[in-house]
Amino acid sequence: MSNGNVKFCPEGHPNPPYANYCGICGKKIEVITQPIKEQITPIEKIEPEYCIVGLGSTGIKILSNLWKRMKKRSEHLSFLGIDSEALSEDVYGALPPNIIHKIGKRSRGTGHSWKVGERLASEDPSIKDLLIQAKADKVDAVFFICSLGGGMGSGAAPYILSMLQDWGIRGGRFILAIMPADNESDQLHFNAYCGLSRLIKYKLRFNSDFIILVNNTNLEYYKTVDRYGREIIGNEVLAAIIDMMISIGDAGVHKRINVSDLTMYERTMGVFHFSPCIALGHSMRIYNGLTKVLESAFARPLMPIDPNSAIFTYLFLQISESLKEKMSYEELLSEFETWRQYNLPLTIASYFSLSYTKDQMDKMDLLLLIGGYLFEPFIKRSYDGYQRVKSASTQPPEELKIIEDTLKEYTQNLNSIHQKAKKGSYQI
Ligand SMILES: Nc1nc2c(ncn2[C@@H]2O[C@H](COP(=O)(O)OP(=O)(O)OP(=O)(O)O)[C@@H](O)[C@H]2O)c(=O)[nH]1
Ligand SMILES: [Mg+2]
Repeated sequence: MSNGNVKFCPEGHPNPPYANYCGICGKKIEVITQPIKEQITPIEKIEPEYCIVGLGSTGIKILSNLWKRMKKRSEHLSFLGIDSEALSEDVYGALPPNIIHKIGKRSRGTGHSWKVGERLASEDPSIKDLLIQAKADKVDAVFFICSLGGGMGSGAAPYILSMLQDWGIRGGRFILAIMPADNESDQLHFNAYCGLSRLIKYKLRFNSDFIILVNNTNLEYYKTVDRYGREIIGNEVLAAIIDMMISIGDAGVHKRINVSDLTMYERTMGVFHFSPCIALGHSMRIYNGLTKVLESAFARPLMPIDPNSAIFTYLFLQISESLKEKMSYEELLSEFETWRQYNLPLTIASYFSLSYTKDQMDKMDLLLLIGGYLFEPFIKRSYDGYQRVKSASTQPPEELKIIEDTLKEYTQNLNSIHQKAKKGSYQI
């Protein structure tokens, strides 16, 4: 598409020629075609600051992968690992030991019980200090990583998130939460169901701003290679997702998605769950443009999605600096919008960031976060596990009822948003 065909909304966001509403801010587009040169955003070098917290052994393993990947370019990050059992070196791997802390003096883990995870976290006053030492009160957002099958992610994480505001930590609240694989035990799915509910709402208050769900069954089957041809699987894929989301390419960014873009509509609409789709190191000689790379990522989401009911999309794109002239932001945006309108037709809000890597290759890395889809069918395995464990559970029925009601309300809200979006009457 030529530059002259771009349509700009009142906020100056570029859109494809047929768009009537802006794909970025949703405003009605009345002004047609402005000269592209005036619209180009200067290259930004400043990155949002995050405090990354690995909770439990899975969280700390992923944190260790992220550390390996990012330590040389991590001035904007701080790292913290918290677990309820002493960890061996094969878990924390490359992480400096002073980053990792054990809570609960006599505890040896939670025994995969969310209730114990919550108790250990709530009885340990050091967590607030650890977060403050890790500058959680100074950064733009805190980003938790954990599994929801274990007791730390399902019990300690919702409690810690709920305390952030009281502890003076007021930035964005992000979480990458790993759902147990389908063939794992009902107890782990019980934890995941309870944990997810309490990540959404805790003591009747919304608790997270952005929940990225990954299903371990999907992750098991996912394999890719990075831009240097090295195979990436498992926790390294998860570290790559976080890296793509929180940092920019080493040759700067043309358009960035910042923390308020990632949290504003979610908070307003009370919708927080996302599935990641990722494609790394795709050569433009082979894939010949953005559309095929989008398809490569979209074909293997790390958590199943219903694309027809998705309402949010965030696209993070990194391309080799050498492709800068050939692939302008406006053209890439237009190609994305065409693809999105066909594949994710109900989208209400969509953001697109583009940054560059300092190399002479022809590679594209892409992370697409798809959110707000009707997700009941995709947590059914955890719901069934929850129902089976519930009958034998010693937890107070009132507490379990709140957990169920929260997820029911969340689903009702999603249904009502979808009805309105289908009729075209959702205003944001
Ligand atoms: N993606 C991923 N999942 C893991 C890994 N190790 C364990 N899991 C999953 O994590 C869940 C178990 O949670 P853990 O992280 O071991 O538990 P925890 O947070 O340490 O809490 P505890 O219950 O006290 O041990 C299960 O669903 C496992 O399949 C890992 O390295 N990567
Ligand atoms: Mg553990």
